[in-house]
Amino acid sequence: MLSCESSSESQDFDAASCCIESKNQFLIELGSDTVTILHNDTCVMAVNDLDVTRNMSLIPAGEFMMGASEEVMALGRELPQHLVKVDSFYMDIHEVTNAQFAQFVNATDYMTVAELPIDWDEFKKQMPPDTPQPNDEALQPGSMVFSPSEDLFNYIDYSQWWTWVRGADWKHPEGPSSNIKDQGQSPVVHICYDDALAYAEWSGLRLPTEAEWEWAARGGLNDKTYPWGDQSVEQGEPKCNFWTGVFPFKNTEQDGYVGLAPVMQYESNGYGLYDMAGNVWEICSDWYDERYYDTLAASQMTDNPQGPKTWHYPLEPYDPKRVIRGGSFLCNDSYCSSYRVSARMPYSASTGMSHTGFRCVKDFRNLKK
Ligand SMILES: [Ca+2]
Ligand SMILES: [Ca+2]
Repeated sequence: MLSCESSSESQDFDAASCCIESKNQFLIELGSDTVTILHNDTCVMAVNDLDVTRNMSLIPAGEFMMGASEEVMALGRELPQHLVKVDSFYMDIHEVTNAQFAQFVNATDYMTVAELPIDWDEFKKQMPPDTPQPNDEALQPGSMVFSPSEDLFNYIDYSQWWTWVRGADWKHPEGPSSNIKDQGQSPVVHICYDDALAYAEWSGLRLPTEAEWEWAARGGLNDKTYPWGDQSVEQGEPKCNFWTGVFPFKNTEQDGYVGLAPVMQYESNGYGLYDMAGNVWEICSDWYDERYYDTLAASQMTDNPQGPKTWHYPLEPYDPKRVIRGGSFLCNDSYCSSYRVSARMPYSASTGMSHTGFRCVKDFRNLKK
């Protein structure tokens, strides 16, 4: 570890006690051979760590009440609140971009799940028993693309605005005729859990737990609804990329974007993290089980919860579900309001979607000293 003034002996730096008290922003900047940690624009530590190749914010350790405190917009799966402790960690300040994901693919020739034909022997495990094998055409590579119907008849059947598009993948987000030219700074989408995991491991990082994600999204604020506080997403200056207007018919573009926005277009939260509300949903490492919060609430406090042992989702019992967080450019108060810090949703782990991406974290203790 290096001090900011010299490369001699390290200064003591206790991230946990320091940051819990200050609740202020820490930011990591990359140098040619060091990583500098800034606190309110002042260097507090420089670390020799060539493994860190991205801007990440240092999230302090702490305890908080996880889950929704207001029950107007909250769904049952956000309740009950329960006390959670989280260790310090580093988090990407923005969602993983197309440019970042392209680096990984260029280096490894990795093919995402959406780019590969569906393996029926594997896929049928996610279907009710005795589901007949579809024809080869239906097993071609593809992903789910937002494409609303004009004949919307309710807000329950999402097939009215989601369509399986053959040839849709991270390089072709709207289908085979689309591309990501000039979208290097937009978040990568059509990412399945295994894709996110592969990228994170290649980068020497990992996916956040759901508890880490919510703690980080709160940005040092106590018991607030959004990363910025309690002001409605509809009021004041645009705070995130969501669906302004009437979902899914009319988008007023009031926040500047109908679809995906490049990362970091709105104010960061108190921990220097951008787009923790909206733009793309972000994949967490936890399995999804709506009953899990009940389990945690039975304990006085849970130390770094890692999620349930497996998924549980009665509506689609054969399809493995992970947790996604933060909402997307499709969220709106009339529908899901998922830009709230406590909002959570089950995500089919092996199906890409045009509104879902991820960001990575790194354990604080893993930095070289
Ligand atoms: Ca928008
Ligand atoms: Ca997001």
